[in-house]
Amino acid sequence: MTRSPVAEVRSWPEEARRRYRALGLWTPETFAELVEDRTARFSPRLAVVGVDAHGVERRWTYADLGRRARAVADRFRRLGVEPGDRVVVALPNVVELVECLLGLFRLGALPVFALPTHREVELVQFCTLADAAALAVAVGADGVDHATLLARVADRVAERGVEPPLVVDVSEWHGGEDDADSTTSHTEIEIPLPATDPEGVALLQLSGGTTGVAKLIPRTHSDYLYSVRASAEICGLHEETVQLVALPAAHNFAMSSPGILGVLHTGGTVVLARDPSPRTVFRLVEAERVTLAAAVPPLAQAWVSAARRRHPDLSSLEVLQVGGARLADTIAPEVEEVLGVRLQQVFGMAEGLVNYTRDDDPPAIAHTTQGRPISAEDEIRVVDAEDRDVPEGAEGALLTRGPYTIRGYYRDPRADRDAFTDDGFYRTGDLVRRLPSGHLVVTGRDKDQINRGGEKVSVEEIEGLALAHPDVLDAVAVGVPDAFLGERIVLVVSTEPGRSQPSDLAGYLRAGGLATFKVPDEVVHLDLLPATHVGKNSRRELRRLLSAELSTAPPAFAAPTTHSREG
Ligand code: AMP
Ligand code: DBH
Repeated sequence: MTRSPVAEVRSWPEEARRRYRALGLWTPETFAELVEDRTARFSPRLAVVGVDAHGVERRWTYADLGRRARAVADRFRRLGVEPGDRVVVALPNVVELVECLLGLFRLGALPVFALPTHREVELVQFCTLADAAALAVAVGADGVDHATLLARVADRVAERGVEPPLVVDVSEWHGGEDDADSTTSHTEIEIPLPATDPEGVALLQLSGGTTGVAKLIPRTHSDYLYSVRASAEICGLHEETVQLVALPAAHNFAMSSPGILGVLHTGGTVVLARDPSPRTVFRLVEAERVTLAAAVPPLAQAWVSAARRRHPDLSSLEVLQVGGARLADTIAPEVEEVLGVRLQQVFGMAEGLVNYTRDDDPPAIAHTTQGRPISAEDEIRVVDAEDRDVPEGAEGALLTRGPYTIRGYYRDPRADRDAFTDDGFYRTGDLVRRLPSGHLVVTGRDKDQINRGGEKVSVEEIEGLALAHPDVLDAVAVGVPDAFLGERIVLVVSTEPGRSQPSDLAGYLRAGGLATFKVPDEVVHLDLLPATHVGKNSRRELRRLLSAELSTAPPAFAAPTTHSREG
């Protein structure tokens, strides 16, 4: 079976490419070469610790990982997957994820970084948009009914005129017992290094989304590896670094800031946590002498409260990175005091730009800003509604352009028109203030998105699915302030005249195959929604209004009002 070639993407102009090369930011190294080089260079060192899909603990050296990468490349090759093909990877934090990823890179295939919480709705979108040759899952993991899920994905992808992906079940890769699965048998496998353009697309990351349909983010070898190398340097990674990955491993933060790739680039050890609970995390920190960990704010808070009660031995832990959503200024000093770590704030996006606070930033900066960009070549503009620069220190919308920020999405010219300026700046949708030191403070958002504890959810997507319910007249999804999550998802709906109020809309959306983290936390029924039908901006205004009203619930503006909440 032959898949379409990697789509052309809007890329950096030649002048910028030349500069990034000349400055040594972009190098000719590809991911396949990185896998070969690091697994050989660090061969006896411990690369990955974690459990496999059966829950059996695995400890792999770089040499093991090199052999396994070749074996996985061979597996995919035998299935007919070719260099340049896209493979959707939707795996939990099991060691097979690292193996799979490195195998795909080694083969020259492009991973599409899905999350294990993604379901039918998302997997269909990714497989269709990427024209994926294969879909890697761990069948049975996390109690998911994969038989039903995969059958539906195949049907719906086919309905859209795309050949469904081959399903690759990584739980078949290793025996249930610790059989040490004879890695020696992998030694002889020859996989040619793919003939890859280092400035070509290496992987597809996921966008948090602002529209009804997913957007895929094409990252090249040169740009992504630059961000990984520079992140590893800023974060001071070295061969003794032991990094705990408790966030979903495929997430851009966990993968690249500096994340799994940063650690493997440097020769350190990746410790995968199967779940992010304080119990699991504290046990792994103690047992593996973890030096660096990363969390979203609600997770950091959960670890802080649990540490207060349990007094775990976190003496090895030097730095806790917190990012993905705004960390409250009041929590920042607590993180340091209670966990006995240095806090590093990370404000990044899968589209590119990543900001870090640095180890020599004074506490006042590290506690109250979200860091400054990786690169002197990152161009930052803070603008008003007319794209004019605001005065230094004033709030405005953040635009950015640079050596690792994309110039266009994957096969989505419409999104490109909205999300990029004519001169190639990415509209982040974030509102920020920039301090004279260059540090950014995230003050808000100007995009149709809810940030639920670091998980980004497109309001349009939820609304679109809710509107498909026959009894729903109108639906508006809003992010309502939440002490723990930062924001929770509230879906406000009105009912078709003459119909009865739908009783379980959250259940309806879940059954429709929506990722669990996007399912509304609460549904509010109103007889009438304020007028909504006049275009995009008024809808945004309506969301703002509802969100403000709901944070001081019950809503008072729609009379007569019946107001009921589903759990
Ligand atoms: P995504 O485009 O899905 O990768 O999500 C990136 C978005 O997450 C950013 O544009 C911000 O809205 C948000 N974000 C990430 N890190 C932070 C942070 N430290 N503080 C506030 N917002 C953040
Ligand atoms: O939220 C994000 O997308 C994010 C956060 C921190 C990110 O992509 C990153 C660091 O690289």
